[in-house]
Amino acid sequence: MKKTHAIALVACLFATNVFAQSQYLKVSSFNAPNEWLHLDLHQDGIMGISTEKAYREILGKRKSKTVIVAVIDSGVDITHEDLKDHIWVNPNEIPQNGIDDDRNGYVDDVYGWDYLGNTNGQDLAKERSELTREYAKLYAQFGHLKTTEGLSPQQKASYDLFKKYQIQYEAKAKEVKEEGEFVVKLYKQFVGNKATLQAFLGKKEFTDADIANIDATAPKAIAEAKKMYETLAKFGQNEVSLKEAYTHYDRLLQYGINLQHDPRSIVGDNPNDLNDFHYGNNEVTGPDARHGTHVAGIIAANRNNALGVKGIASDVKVMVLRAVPDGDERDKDVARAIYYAVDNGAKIINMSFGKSISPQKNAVDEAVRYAESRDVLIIHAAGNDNANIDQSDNFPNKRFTNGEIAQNWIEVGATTWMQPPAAVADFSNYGSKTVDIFAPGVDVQSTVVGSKYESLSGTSMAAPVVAGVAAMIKSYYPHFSAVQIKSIILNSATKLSNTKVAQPGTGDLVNLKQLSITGGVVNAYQAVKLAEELTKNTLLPQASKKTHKQ
Ligand SMILES: [Ca+2]
Ligand SMILES: [Ca+2]
Ligand SMILES: [Ca+2]
Ligand SMILES: [Ca+2]
Repeated sequence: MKKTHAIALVACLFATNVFAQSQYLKVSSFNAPNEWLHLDLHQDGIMGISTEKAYREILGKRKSKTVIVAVIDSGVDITHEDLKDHIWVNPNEIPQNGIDDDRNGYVDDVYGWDYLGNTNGQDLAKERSELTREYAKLYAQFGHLKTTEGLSPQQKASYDLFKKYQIQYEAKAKEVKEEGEFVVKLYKQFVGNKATLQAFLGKKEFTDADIANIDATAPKAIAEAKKMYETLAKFGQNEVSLKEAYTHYDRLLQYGINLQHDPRSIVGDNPNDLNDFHYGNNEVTGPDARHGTHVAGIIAANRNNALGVKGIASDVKVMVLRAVPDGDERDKDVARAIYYAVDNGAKIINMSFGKSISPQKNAVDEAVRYAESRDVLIIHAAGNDNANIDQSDNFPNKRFTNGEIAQNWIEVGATTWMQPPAAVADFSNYGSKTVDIFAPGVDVQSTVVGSKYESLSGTSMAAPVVAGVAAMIKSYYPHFSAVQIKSIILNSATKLSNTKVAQPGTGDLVNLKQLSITGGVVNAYQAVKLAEELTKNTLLPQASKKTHKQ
């Protein structure tokens, strides 16, 4: 789910031929207000989550208790200037002595664990999609079969799955190739046009105004280059987003849909054997920590230095669990990471990733149940396919294979900084039975690798907003359980009941309640206010004062 908003937009441009017709894609025609996610609708006119108001009006200089939030993601830059003081350090592990001092099963695990590497320090970077992996696996078994005669009922079931995945894989491969070719062509055309304009204008760097000033008498090639720049700008696109889309498709073609690409041997485990779990390494940043570092900053960037951005929670430590490569994550790694988080003291887990096939869902379900039993809250991003996930498969999810629902799970869709009807991000997944709540997820500023900062968009950014609010509540009101914090966050959401929003993908005007369980957007101030009221109410707190093993 590392597809960013820019890529989603470019994908939309040709998928729906919207150069000509779309109304709902004009999202980035002006810049987002600075750190808009913290703003307050009434005081600032922007529907952020009122973080500053919560600190200013309620929390003030009150005492808090440090909360550990596990970020299961692509890795985190633990040396980032705005994060380094908020990275969890395993208190019982002596670094670099080759001994598992705290006997938690992991040698020298100081900041968390990387499930995508080996003890020689090599890391797995690029993976296939789960569909490609499963199809390749079944192809090896059934690809050369001429007849299904003689297959046992169990083999026949696997064969049927093979045929089903064959259709899905071939359709996906075709789509990626077509879209990829389009983007490559578009990008090359752009590079050519840029050179043309550079030569015509006589300078390397030029502005929108320079382009606007090119008059009608310009030669045809110049006029065409000008038109391309202007058309892209109209859809919020530029060289950076095109390059990003180009890289995205290049990776999909080389690795994502490549049946032969099998990098798991780097890790060295048998990925199909859930009991083979002594793998990975203690270096948690990995080869591409942009996504995970951004997620971590939304939750935990230092609020009290004069640098960069402000995270949502102030008294928080991020436990780094690397399990998401460039490509689809594996259920086994996700399950192991959840166990690690729970066993090593995290009270909240952020999971900004997802996929449409989950071959070992039972393993993830068991880990989620374990988290539930140990009072750990899980926050999951709903995904960026503008799909109704009540209907389409999206994993991991809170629905166990037996139909029961995890009570410690919050599913999060993304909003924009704009007023309704443009309040819901056009890429966000939704579902009146599946998505609990919405949160800011467009042009969210946060930390990226190398003490840098970037605005990124996606439900990947919306989930850590909710995780940040959960950490904020847990740190100031530690007596509340995971389930109670979930209830506080959902019950205090800002309801958009008097106004319609554009449904992602279709643009139909609907009530937010048709897109989510609460019909609301998370609000830190209202959540803290509710936590405060419930704490003062003598009926509730005692029930939650049970102790939990850390
Ligand atoms: Ca250890
Ligand atoms: Ca050690
Ligand atoms: Ca590593
Ligand atoms: Ca800061």
